[in-house]
Amino acid sequence: MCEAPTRASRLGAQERVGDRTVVERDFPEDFLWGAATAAHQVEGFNRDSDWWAAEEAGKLPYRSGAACRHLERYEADFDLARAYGHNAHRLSLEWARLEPQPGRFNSAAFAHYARVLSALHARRLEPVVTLHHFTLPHWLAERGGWLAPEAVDRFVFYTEAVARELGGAIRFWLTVNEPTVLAKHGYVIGDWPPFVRNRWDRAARVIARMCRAHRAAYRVLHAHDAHARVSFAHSLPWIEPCRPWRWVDRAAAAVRRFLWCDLCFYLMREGGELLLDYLAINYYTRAVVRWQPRGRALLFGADCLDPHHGGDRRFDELGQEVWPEGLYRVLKHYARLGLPIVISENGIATTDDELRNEHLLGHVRALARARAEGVDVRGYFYWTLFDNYEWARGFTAHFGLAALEPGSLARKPRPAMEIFARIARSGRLPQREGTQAAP
Ligand code: IFM
Repeated sequence: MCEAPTRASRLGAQERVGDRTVVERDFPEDFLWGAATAAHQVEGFNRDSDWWAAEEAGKLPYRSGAACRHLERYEADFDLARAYGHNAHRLSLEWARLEPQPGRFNSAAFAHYARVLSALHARRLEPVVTLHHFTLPHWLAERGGWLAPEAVDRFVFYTEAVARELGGAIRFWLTVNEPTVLAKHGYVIGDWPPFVRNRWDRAARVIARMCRAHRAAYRVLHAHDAHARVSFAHSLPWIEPCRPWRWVDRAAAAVRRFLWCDLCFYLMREGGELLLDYLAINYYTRAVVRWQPRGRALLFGADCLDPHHGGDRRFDELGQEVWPEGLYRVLKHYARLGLPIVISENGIATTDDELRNEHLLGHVRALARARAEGVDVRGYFYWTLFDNYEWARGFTAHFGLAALEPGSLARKPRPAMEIFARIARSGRLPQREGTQAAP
C-alpha cells in the first residue's frame, strides 16, 4: 500500500490476460478491500473495560454481553471475509484485556491476539490494527480516563508492549479511533462513558490528549519497525453551509470543519511535520450546517435535517444522510495533505437491502472517480462485517455486510456482501465488468 501507485494504477490499471487482451481495472490489484470491526462491538464479555462497567451499572441503555462471540468465532469470521473477496481486515486490540490491571499485562490475551493475527495472515487478509477504539481499561477510566495526567504515558506503555509482542505481525496501525467522536459523546452529549455533559473545555482537552498519545505512539511504533505505517482513524464528514449565501452559515460550517476535521491535523504535527504515514478516513455522511444563536449550536452550528434541502435526501437508521458525493469531495479536499489515503470506515445502518446496495455502489464509484482524478486512495474498509453492538444504540443499528441471526448469532450475508465480493475480486465497478479495451 505504501509504494507510490504507478500512473496506470492511479488512472485505472490495465492488465494483460493471455498475450493480447488488456482488461481495464478501476482499482489496482494491491488495493486493500476489507471490513472494519472494533473489539468491544464484536468480541463479547469485555469485562475489564469502562464500557462493561457502565453497562453493568445500568448507565447505558443496552449491554454488549456476548456481543457477536467473535472472541471464539474469529476464524469462521475471517473465512467468511476471505470467501467474499476481502484481502484485508481492520480490527482493534482491546487494551482492557491486554492490561487489565495497571502495568500488568495478560499473557493469555496477547497469545489470543497473536492467534488472531496468524489467522488473518493464513487467509491472506492484511491486518490493519487499531490500538484504541473508544473503550478504556476500567482502572484508567477510574483515574480520569484520557484526562488523567498519566493517560498518555499509559498509552505509550501499552503501545510498547503491543509493538514488542505483536508488532512483527502488523504493518498497518491506527493508534486511536475518532477522537472527536469520543470527545463529543463522552464530554458534550454525555451518552457514553464518562457521561459528562456540555464540558467543551474537557472535550477539547481529550482531543488534545489523544492527539498527543498518537504522536508518542507514532514514535514508538517507528522505533520498533522503521517500515510500520501509522495513522489514526479520523471521522471526516463533508461539511457545508445550509444557506451558502448567508455569511453566518458559511462561518458556522467553517468553525465546525475546523474543530471537527482540521484541528487534529494541527495537533498531530511535531516541528511542522505531520506524524501520519497515511490518512485514514471514516466517512459516513455530510453535515449541512446553519447558524443558530442558542446552546451547543452557537459554537458548532445546527444541523439542517430538512428532507427536501437540495432535493430528496435519504437518511439511515441513525439519521445520517446517505450522500456518496461527500466522499468524493472529502477525498478531493484532503488530497492536499499529500498522503496516501485509506477509507478506514464507510457504511450504512439499515435493513433495506436495496438502499445498502445503492449506498455501497455509490461510495465505491465516488472512490473510483477520485482515483481517476489522481487522488491516491489505496484501500476501502466497509463498516462492518456483520451487525454488532453499536455503542449506546446497542444492537438496533444494522451496519453489517451480514446480519446476525438472533440467538444463534449466525452470520447471514446480505446481498451487498456479494456486490462487495465482485468488486474486490475484479477490481472493477459493476457496470464496467466485461469491458475489454483494444490490445
Ligand atoms: O460503530 C461505529 C464505530 O465504532 C466507529 N465509527 C462509526 C461506526 C458506526 O457508527
